[in-house]
Amino acid sequence: MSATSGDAQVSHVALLPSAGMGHLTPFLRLASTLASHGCRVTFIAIHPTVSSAESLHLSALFSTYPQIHPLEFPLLHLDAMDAYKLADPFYLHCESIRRSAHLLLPLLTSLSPPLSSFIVDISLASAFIPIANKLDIPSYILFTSSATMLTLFAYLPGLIADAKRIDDVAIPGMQPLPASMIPPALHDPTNLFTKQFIENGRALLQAKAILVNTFESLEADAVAALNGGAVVRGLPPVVAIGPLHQPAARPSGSPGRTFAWLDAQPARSVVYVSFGSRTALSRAQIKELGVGLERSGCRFLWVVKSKIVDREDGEGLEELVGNGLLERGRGRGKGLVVKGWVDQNEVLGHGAVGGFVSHCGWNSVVEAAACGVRILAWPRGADQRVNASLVERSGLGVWAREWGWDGEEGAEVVRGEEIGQRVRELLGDTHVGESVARVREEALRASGVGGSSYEGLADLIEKWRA
Ligand code: UPG
Repeated sequence: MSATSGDAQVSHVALLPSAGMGHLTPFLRLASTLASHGCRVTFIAIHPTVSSAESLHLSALFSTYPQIHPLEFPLLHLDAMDAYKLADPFYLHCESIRRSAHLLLPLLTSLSPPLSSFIVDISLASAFIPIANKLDIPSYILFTSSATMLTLFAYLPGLIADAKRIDDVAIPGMQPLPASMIPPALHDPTNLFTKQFIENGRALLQAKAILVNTFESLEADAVAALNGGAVVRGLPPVVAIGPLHQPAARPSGSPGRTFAWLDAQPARSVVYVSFGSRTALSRAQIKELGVGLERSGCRFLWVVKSKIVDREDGEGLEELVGNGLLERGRGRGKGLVVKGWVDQNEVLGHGAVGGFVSHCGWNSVVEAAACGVRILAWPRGADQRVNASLVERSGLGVWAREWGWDGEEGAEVVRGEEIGQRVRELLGDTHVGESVARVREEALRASGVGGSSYEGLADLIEKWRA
């Protein structure tokens, strides 16, 4: 349904993100993009949030874009989740949102003008699409990881019906996926993540289309396999809409000194080190990483994180990395270590940054592609090995395959010497330098006017207006 404003039909779109910045970020970007295309946007703001980064980014969005309307969605208080007490706080919160789904129905009913479409985060899809169906609102899914990961998501429910244990997976139209690359939680059928994964994988079929923050040339095989019916028959169209642009609305996060320091560094000389919004390293690994960065001889900007949830991350930098490293970095001007939120997209877009040691959360990969920054992939869990393999295949960077991930059997702390060597090699690799420049051009072409991602989204908006 669309509303009429003057002569023009205005589409009214509601967006529902899930827990954590890895999920909120693409929704913030999509919301501001839709608003800039003239859509009326209702942004469903989950209350409470897990991290303060989420609250700050939501406030910044609403204060900068008056045309984006907040719809507060207070969650049920759930005590009855004892079975999942040890689960990751973000997955647990996601489960709370899912169990509160029925509360959204009256809130959506009260919206005026009525909605033309409802875009829901993949991790909430199976709980909320039935709600939108009750109101006859067409549902769309925003898949927050790669299209390559989407092939696994779509394929797995069928596979798991026959298999007790997931082994290597051969998805039609795709390169074989070894068991070691599959998100570790999926090897445990009782895991909360696995249950959500399977239910949401089935719900893909109920959407009108699946939107992915990627671009066709980066994942041509996956987009073709998904849209050609090779992965699952009857899958709705998969539309690549990335790289999504960063909204103008941003909390005053990155301390000014980070950018003042970057401004003083030579072009492409700095390696930026960050593992996203929710990956904490052990103290032992933090120490070795510090040793490695110094040994690399390269300039570095390192965002240290020792707790999954930012609200609990109170330890000082001195305790975590040691005063020596901080002082040497300051003294020689070669290294800056920070804690707390930095505006990563802006850091990656800074001319001084030439490399990125990344866990390969999907937003980080797409941001690096759009900024032309090469990646040293060090996946830590979830979808990150799948994304790291894509980084390697696309020429966006290299993957330190031999480095284990969190909790993996036999995984050891990666030694500083090894880290230093890989960082040095990354910055000196001219072959990767050339391929990254090509990927960047393709990214810019896709998201620019007339590009495949731009047109893919424009077609959807047109449909919502009709
Ligand atoms: N970010 C900042 N500053 C920080 C930390 C993070 O701007 O100090 C941003 C970053 O630019 C990115 C987002 O926060 O846009 C983080 O997203 P991502 O890079 O995808 O990492 P995670 O936060 O780890 O994301 C989760 C999962 C990851 C998955 C992703 C999307 O951990 O594996 O790919 O969600 O589903």
